[in-house]
Amino acid sequence: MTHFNNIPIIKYEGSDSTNPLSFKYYDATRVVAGKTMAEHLRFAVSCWHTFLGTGQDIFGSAVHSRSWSGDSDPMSRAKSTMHAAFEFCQKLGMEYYCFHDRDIAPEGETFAESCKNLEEIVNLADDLQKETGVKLLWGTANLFSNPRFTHGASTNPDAHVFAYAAAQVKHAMDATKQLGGEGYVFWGGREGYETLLNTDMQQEQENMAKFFHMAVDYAKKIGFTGQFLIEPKPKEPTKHQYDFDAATVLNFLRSYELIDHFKLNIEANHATLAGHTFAHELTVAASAGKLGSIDVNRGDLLLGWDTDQFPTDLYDTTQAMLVLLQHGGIGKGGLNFDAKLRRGSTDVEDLFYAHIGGMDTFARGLLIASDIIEDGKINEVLSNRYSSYSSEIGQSIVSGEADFDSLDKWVRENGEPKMQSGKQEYLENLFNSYIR
Ligand code: XUL
Ligand code: CO
Repeated sequence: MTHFNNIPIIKYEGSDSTNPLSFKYYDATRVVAGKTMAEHLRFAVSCWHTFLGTGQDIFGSAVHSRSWSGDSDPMSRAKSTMHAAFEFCQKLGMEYYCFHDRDIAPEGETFAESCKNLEEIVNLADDLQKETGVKLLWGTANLFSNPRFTHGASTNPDAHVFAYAAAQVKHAMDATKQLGGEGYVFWGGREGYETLLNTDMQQEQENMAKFFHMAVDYAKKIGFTGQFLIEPKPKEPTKHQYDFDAATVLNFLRSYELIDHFKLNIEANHATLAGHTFAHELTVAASAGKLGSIDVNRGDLLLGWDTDQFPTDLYDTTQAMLVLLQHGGIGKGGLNFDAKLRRGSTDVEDLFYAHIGGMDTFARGLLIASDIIEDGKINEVLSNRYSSYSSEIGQSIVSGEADFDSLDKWVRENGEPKMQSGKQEYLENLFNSYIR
């Protein structure tokens, strides 16, 4: 059975096309800044939102009905969903997909049955990958939906739940390894707290670090060479999530000697929830050499929660692509659409419009960012701004040769520094001039 009979293969038709089921900017094989668009962007579809999203919210039940989710038997439903996922990727020329273990296979009556279900669906995914060439960007485990994880997984006050989470991750890692996943993501679903009155923060964080060390050891044991990624998020579902933002996660990784084994998966809407811009979080991660992958979406400035909308803001995608281009790209990571349709977007076509729009907005951001770099004017202002560090006194600071005494002497001889403009408005105008 095919699920998207009415949808053609989505092709690049250029910016003059009026066909809503075509790419206006994303041209997979077009070379920009030395690599094809596909190589730069490495787009992935997220199984949880795109194939399981129903539009359900806290005020109302499911409104999106899909041809792949009608079967009442959970395993048959899981298989149809997997077939739909690969067909969807092929229609869009989407190279990668991402999943949580429980997105792709239902929980059984017992843990052993859950593992068996997962193995069966992973074998199917393995076959479909070989048949279609679609690849796994990353796998992860859902350690937050089941009631057993109400008080967290690796940070749960009950060691029994810690053990359960570890056992579950072991199987999710096996699945990711079997499918040749480029990475494995840890998003701290309920790793945080609601009130300090019932929380031993130190013990919870130490336990979380133990959990990650066990994952590192297990990867070595089974020969999993994909990149481990932590995905920061400041709040939701818990009031305070331990992986608050990129800087907090980097500090955690350094404190617990995990820094060599992990990179970050930065999500746009998580950045804004933390009070940062997307570009800020990407820059923090990239400056530490730890930008591993990206969950692309956007929030709504008027709402305070994770709305997970599809990215449409050209400013944001241009800034993101600038960070990426200037830090050597996304490596083994990719751009995963961790984004869902609005409740009112009920047609299956809407899934295509959403992904086409997201892919085009990033492709256009890539083109503009590449123009900005090639033209060099913004970078010229930037390097001039720091040029004094190439002078004799600047070099003595950078090399570590200077100390307070030598700088005291130098200031006595050289007097007041001259005021220099930061040229913010000039740069903002210049930035806008590339957006066309
Ligand atoms: C939740 C979120 C997750 C992770 C994977 O906000 O972003 O879907 O990306 O667990
Ligand atoms: Co995410």
